Parts: sequence; C-alpha cells; structure tokens
Amino acid sequence: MKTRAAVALEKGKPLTIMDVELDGPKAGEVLVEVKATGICHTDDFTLSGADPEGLFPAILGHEGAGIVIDVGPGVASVRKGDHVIPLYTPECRQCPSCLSRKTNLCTAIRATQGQGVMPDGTSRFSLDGKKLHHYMGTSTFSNFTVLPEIAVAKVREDAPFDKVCYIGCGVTTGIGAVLNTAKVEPGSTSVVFGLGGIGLNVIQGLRLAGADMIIGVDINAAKKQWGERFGMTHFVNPKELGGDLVAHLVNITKRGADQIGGADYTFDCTGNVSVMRQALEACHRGWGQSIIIGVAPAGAEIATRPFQLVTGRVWKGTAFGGARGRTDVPKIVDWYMDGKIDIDPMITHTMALADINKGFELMHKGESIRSVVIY
Ligand code: NAD
Ligand code: AHE
Ligand code: ZN
Repeated sequence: MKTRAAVALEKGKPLTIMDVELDGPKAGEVLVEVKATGICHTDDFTLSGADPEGLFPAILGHEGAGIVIDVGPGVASVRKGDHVIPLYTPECRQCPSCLSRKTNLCTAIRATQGQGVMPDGTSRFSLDGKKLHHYMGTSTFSNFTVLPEIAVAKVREDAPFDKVCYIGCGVTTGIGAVLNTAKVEPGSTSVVFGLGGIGLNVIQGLRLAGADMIIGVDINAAKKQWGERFGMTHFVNPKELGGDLVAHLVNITKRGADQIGGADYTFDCTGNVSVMRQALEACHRGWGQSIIIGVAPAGAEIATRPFQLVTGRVWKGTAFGGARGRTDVPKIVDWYMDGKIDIDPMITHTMALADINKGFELMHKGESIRSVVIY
C-alpha cells in the first residue's frame, strides 16, 4: 500500500513529505493507522546527525497513537480496531531483561530496531524500490506504520489520539523518571534542569510524588511560568544568577538542622553533559540521586570527581521513564482521562503532516513545549 510520510532523506535537512510504499504486517506484526504524533527532541537529535545510531533515509517519529488496521499471522494480544500507542521500548515479557523485573529495557528486538529494520531483518518501507529505514521501531511520521505486536500498548477507545500520543514518550518519560527510576518520597527536595517537554513532566511527576521543594533550572526565562503551572516551587535562570549555580542550589536546599544542603533528587532534561555534572554535584552528600534523562551527542562524555560518588551521590539514567509499556502506558492514559495528570496545556502547537518541519522550527526557537501532527 501507499502511505503519506515525512521522510528524513539525509541528516541535517528538513523532512520531505511524500508517498512511500508500505508492505503489510508479517507474522507477529501489526499495521497501525497513526492518528497523531508528537515531535520529540530525540527526533531532532537523530535528524541533526548527532545520534550514533542514526540511519538515513528513514522515517522518524516515536510518539504516536492510532488504530490497528490489520494484523499478521499469530498476533494474539491486539486485533483490528484496537486503539494503540506504539512503544519504542517494547515489552515481550519473555526475554531475560523483562523477566529480571530489574529493568524496562526489553532486549527481544533491540538489535534489529537499532538497525532500522523489523525483527526479521527487513524493512516494510520503501521508495522507488529502495529500502527506507524504520526508526526506534515506530516510525510515526508516516500515516500508516508496521510494528511488532510486542511494541504496541492497547489503550482505551475514549482517549483522544491528539493528546495521548504524548504518553508514547514525553509524559511517560518524565513522570516515570520520578516514580519508577528515582522513586521519590513525599517531602523530598528536587531540582529539574531543562523545562521542556520532558522537564515539565518531571515536575508534574514530582508534584504527584509529594515533593516539597521543586526547583526548576532553565536558561530560557519564559520557562518560569511554565514550571509554576505544573508544580515548580522555585526557579533559577543560570544566565541571571551571577554566581556558581551548584553552590546556589546547595545553599537553597539547606533545611532545618541539616545545613549540608543539596537536593535529594535531581534530573537532567537537557542532554548537555556540563549540565549533567551540575545536576550530580547539586545532590545531597550521602544519599542524593541524579537521574540522567537527556540524550547526548555521539562522542560526548560525562565527568565529575570520583569524590562526588565516594561521598554517596548516585548517578542513574532512565529510558522511557523505566516504564513497561504494555503494562504501564494504559494506566497512564487512565491517569490522564481521570484528571490526575495534565497533558493538554503542554501541547502548544498542532499541525498537518505537510507542516511538520514547522514543528521542528518551533522547537529550535524554544517557542513550543510539544508540537503534535494530526493526520
Ligand atoms: P526541549 O528542547 O523541549 O527542552 C530542553 C530544555 O532545556 C529547554 O527548555 C532549554 O531551554 C533547556 N536548556 C538547554 N540548555 C540548558 C542549560 N544549559 N541549562 C538549563 N536548561 C537548559 O527538549 P525535551 O523534549 O524536553 O527533551 C529533553 C532531553 O530529553 C533531550 O535530550 C531528549 O532527547 C531527551 N529525551 C530522553 C528520553 C529518555 O527516555 N531518556 C525521552 C525523551 C527525551
Ligand atoms: N541512539 C542513541 C540513544 C538514544 C536514546 O538513548 N534513546 C532513548 C529514548 S529517547 C526517547 O526520546 C532510549 O530508549 N534509550 C535506550 C535504548 O535502548 O536506546 C545513542 O546515543 O546511540
Ligand atoms: Zn522522545
């Protein structure tokens, strides 16, 4: 069949909107009509050429929602008509990683996913007879896409596609980093670096967890109002501080008899390795945990004095907020439908697929929180 898609023909260039060929689902796969997709900073990271796993030409996009149109042989967990959210972190429930109960990083199909192909080693997408790569196993910048059955979460049918698509990455990543990875306790002090589409969801996760002090750090002054809307209690703009950021954060997190200072939990939502160091060093001696969410370019490395870790600070990372997609995503959709979490205000822009490059421009200018393409 033909499907309309935004194709990344080469790195660093805008996407090209065109009709491409899509083969139907093979065994264990499903064909999904994508109804809406968010544009995440990670799509931009890969398109820019900074992603060591980036492949071109490819169909990017990993934050979608849609309807199952067809299923291949052997598919048992979903059927035609089901509403689903594609999962770039699948959940097979059988691999050693899934069975470990220690990680959400299912390894059943990670190798082929990174090679831009389906688990059988071939692509369903082509253009003029030449292969187009899948991306993150999802390729939601195509009106129709094929996914492995283990890479879709079935969700309730009354949930609006143009909002719950954001649960396919940003919402789950931010809230999950707080609840699943950090396991933040009520009364905690916290610092969130980078108040974009991920950081604001970390903030709403911290509010859900009952954190007392939620400090937001961003070099864009406009983010103060955004953070406050979701539960931020203090804002620091490093550009306006005029002093050492880490020392300032340690100072303002001193509480009562504990005059050592430093946050119980910090989160990097920038992808900048210098910020990651600040986030680690702004943690409390003895127990502070810093969670890396941001994705850094090929060749970038993190550094700190080992003394920071010797004295009890913990550096952790998280992908998809530690969420097990088929199990956790339907629950997060319920939280949204029940009014427990906000999504609507963060979707600042919507557009047709033909205008998807405008969504990337808004992100570059820092004018959007999330842009969503509606098919
Ligand atoms: P975004 O562009 O919407 O937000 C980034 C924010 O960081 C902006 O508000 C920007 O002003 C701020 N910022 C930039 N440099 C800063 C600095 N030096 N100090 C303080 N603030 C600074 O991006 P996003 O969609 O929120 O994504 C954030 C990061 O998370 C990206 O690296 C993205 O690739 C990554 N990400 C990771 C996962 C995961 O599973 N680990 C999932 C989604 C996104
Ligand atoms: N390919 C990159 C890494 C990109 C990355 O870390 N992706 C996150 C999701 S970001 C979503 O917006 C992820 O899921 N990581 C775990 C995994 O298995 O990829 C690189 O640096 O090579
Ligand atoms: Zn993402």
